[in-house]
Amino acid sequence: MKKKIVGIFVCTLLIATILPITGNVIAGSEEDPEVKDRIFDVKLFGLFPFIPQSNFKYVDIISAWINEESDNPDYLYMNLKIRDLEETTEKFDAIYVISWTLNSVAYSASVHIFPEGPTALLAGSIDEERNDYVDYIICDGDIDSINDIITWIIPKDSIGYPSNANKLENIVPHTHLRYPESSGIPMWDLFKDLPWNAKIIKDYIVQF
Ligand SMILES: [Ca+2]
Ligand SMILES: [Ca+2]
Repeated sequence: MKKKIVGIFVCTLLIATILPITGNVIAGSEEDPEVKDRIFDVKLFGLFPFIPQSNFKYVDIISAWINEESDNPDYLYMNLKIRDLEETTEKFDAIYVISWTLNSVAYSASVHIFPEGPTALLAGSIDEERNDYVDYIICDGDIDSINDIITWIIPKDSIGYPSNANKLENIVPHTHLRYPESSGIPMWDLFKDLPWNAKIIKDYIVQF
């Protein structure tokens, strides 16, 4: 009898230990993001490091995470944390993107921030070159320059119906700075923050 109680106690302890860990793995959060990038790593053309980085804090990615809300299960929340997010730029078109794949189809969430302010938040499927939307919608969300977080609230039916236990893979946040079309200057990406040097990149398991 004594042995059995000890057995049950050990089992309870094990479950209590395992559950919170599993909880962290399935739901992303600012504390446990899917992607954790390095800082001070915005690069010229995405290739060449430079200093100082003080003028580029508004495109320096810190992390990206995905979460869901049980009272809003038909939506996926994509979050991008920037070192110092601003709601307008001085002269550049700043592009903020998170892309991922579900069942080998690529999707992305994006927004541009111009000197005049931000565009709508977009999300949808993208082409194989990952340059253009094949299909997109304008989605809800937030550009929160106080907490430095952009959030896209994306209806799951616009991104391939991810459902319970599906895996979102190849989660890639990236930022780009170029002159806006109105400047007449060629619209090359002059500065980029890419996640190839990230400290953590992991998949997201859909909860609902
Ligand atoms: Ca960064
Ligand atoms: Ca980076």
